Amino acid sequence: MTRIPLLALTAAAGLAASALVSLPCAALAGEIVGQIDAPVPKHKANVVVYVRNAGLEPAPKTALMDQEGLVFKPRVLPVQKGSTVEFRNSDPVGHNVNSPDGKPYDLGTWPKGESRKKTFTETGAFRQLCSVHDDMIAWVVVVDSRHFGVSDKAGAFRIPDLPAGKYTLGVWHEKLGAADRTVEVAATGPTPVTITLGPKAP
Ligand SMILES: [Cu+2]
Repeated sequence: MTRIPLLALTAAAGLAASALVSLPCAALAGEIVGQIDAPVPKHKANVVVYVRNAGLEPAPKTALMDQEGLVFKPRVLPVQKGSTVEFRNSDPVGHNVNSPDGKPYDLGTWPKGESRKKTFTETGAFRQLCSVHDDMIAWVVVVDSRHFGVSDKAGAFRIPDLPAGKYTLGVWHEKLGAADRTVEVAATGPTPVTITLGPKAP
């Protein structure tokens, strides 16, 4: 699984060394520039697309999920496995964060300006709920990859900084789904991908 991307990375590194004089580093990586199609336009948004066979060093990070205006922001937050999510409350009312998925947890209820942190060590999609406001919902989508993107309202997404190579893309949406697909990423410039959502696989 890791051989192709590692070779591609080595090739990219060699290219970087030889081209340092004339090209900025950013020009040496490819990127996926994608578009989501969905039967209902509102479902174009908040689709997570991630590279399954990236084979690169892990780089878990801290990501932020806010609670503002009585909604979680963002609604869908993709993170690499091992990343920590900071759950913040920016509202003048108390909010709770709990999840019934995976190993269920309840981080408690806290006031404006405070936050709690949780590290996600298993892959999967974990609902985030608030016991104070039962219509609040969000998802933390944990992927075993450092390369992912999430679509905007128009269905557009980007996965930047990909070395040239052949990759498998996984897709997650809260209601719909799409089969894995392979994509050949060029060494430089955007590689366009269109993903059409259909019924979620059982
Ligand atoms: Cu709440």
